[in-house]
Amino acid sequence: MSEYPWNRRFGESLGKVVLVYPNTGMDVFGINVGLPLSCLYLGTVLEKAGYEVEILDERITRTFEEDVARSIRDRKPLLVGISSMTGTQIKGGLHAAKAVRKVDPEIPIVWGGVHPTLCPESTLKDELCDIMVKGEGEITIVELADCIRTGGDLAEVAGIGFKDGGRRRFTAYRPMIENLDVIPRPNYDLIRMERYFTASPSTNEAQLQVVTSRGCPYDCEFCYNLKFNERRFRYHSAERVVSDIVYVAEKFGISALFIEDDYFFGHPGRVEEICDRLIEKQLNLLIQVPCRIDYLYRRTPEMLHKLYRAGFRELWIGIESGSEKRLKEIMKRNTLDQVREVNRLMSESDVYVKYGFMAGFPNEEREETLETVDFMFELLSENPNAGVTPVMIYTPYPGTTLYDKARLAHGAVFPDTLEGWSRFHFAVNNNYFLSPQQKKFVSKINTISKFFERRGFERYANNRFKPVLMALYSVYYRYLRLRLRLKFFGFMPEIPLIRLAERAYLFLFHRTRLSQVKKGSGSYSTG
Ligand code: B12
Ligand code: SF4
Repeated sequence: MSEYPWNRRFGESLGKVVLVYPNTGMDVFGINVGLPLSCLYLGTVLEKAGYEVEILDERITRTFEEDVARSIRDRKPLLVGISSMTGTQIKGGLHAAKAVRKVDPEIPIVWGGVHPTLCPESTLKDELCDIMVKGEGEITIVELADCIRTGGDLAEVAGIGFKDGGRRRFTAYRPMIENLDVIPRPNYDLIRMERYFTASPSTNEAQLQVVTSRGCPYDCEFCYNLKFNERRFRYHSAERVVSDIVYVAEKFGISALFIEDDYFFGHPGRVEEICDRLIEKQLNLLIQVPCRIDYLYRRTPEMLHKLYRAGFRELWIGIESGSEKRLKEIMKRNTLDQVREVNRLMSESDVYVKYGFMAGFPNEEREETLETVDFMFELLSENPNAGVTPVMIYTPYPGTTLYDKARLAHGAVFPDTLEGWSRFHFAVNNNYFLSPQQKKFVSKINTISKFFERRGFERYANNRFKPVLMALYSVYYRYLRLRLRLKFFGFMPEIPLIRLAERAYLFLFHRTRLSQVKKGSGSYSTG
């Protein structure tokens, strides 16, 4: 284990590193402002390797740019690292980078995370990026900090891109860490934990997130996994997973947990062992976890019961489409009949399943989108313990097979600057390959599908106006069902109203909730 830089011995602090987690663009404080996991993992290894770390999260402050400026004035960092997915999150990253440049243009600005990894060239060519890191960051960030601190040669740090005079240079491939157990458990003291307890949708009690694996062996054409994780599934041992869960549950007194893995179920034997160990611990936690139809398709009712007893009481499953043809095209690798059968099986278990859908895939016709809507209601009617997410607008993200197809077959032109990508909003219809009518139609379905599941709506309406909001919901739901039965989507005055209300809600409630901090009840103190 000693070959990892976080296991080394050091004397005094080796210097400071600032890590920035920008707004995602869909943050509702207390609902989905989860732990800034990327910064937390990187901060933990940096601190263990001898560095002082400050994590700045734009989602939990109203004075973000001042915080950045203050932090680098307090003690000049060796580097400022910015973490970002594709889209709106880049915007906050750019604000942070500008704040850094304004105070001290010499501090190296390092971009990492999903977006820089998938768009290395366009990230590095930006004036506000000095170095970009590809893929998993734990080893690279420590080697990078070491290199900058000692005035070493950046060309020797694997897994990065940097500017060498006017030239952009990319270094050797950084292999992924095979055994995730070598990565230390996050040091939660690096962040203001009291800001990250979200409300569990089922119990409304404090919830946190953990990661138990990285990557996924499947190759869905819309997913980042193929490129980012090279279609590989790496995982923590069952022993480590359970020890992490027990630690978080006891330290923070939470009663719910979300597993932020790409595909938790990638190793069925591990899942069984985790279940056995969790049952033994009797934690009484509600655990939400992403799953796949084909995992459940092969399971016995006994195994489903075991999952339930272990705490896995909410499974999130991407169904994606109600069109058989579409499922084949996007390589989902399961059929609608399999979904139906699993739904029936699940209706006999106590496990709640939340199905996810998308619309607006390349060449998707209106009829297919309507098949998706019908399928959603079919699943809901056959399983009272099932829910559905809104129909998300399919977005061609870089690094995915469908993105390449969109460029090659449809001549779609995508941004090639950080600024351009920051406007690539997931809620905007970025499907260059759809007809204008179908684009409009998909956006309408996205808006009205937010009302398909009562329970889902209830979660977002969880405030003092809840009785009024739920009464309005009941009236609208009846009207919506009638519309869907008649397949009439011509005159929809509710659409702009819903969108306006949604924007106001996001703005107002994120801000008000920011001041109402939800706290777990464990041994942890907010200090
Ligand atoms: C949690 C999560 C969210 C949360 C946000 C995070 C939070 N803390 O609350 C919420 C729910 C808000 C969210 C929203 C969305 N998400 Co999301 N999300 C995730 C998820 C499940 C986990 C992210 C995570 O924390 N991983 C764990 C950490 C440790 O891994 P990591 O972030 O990759 O960090 C490592 C490296 O990337 C690198 N690294 C990261 N940052 C940095 C910075 C530096 C300086 C360095 C050196 C290295 C580095 O080192 C880290 C440690 O190895 C991922 C899938 C996944 N499993 O990663 C999807 C994922 C990131 N989301 C995705 C998407 C598409 C979305 C949405 C658009 C979905 C939607 N339609 O609603 C939205 C909107 C986001 C936006 N672009 O504006 C895609 C991103 C694709 C892309 N090209 O960016 C992913 C990959 C899912 C997928 N399968 O496609 N998401
Ligand atoms: S969508 Fe899910 S199952 Fe498909 S490749 Fe991505 S993580 Fe795996």
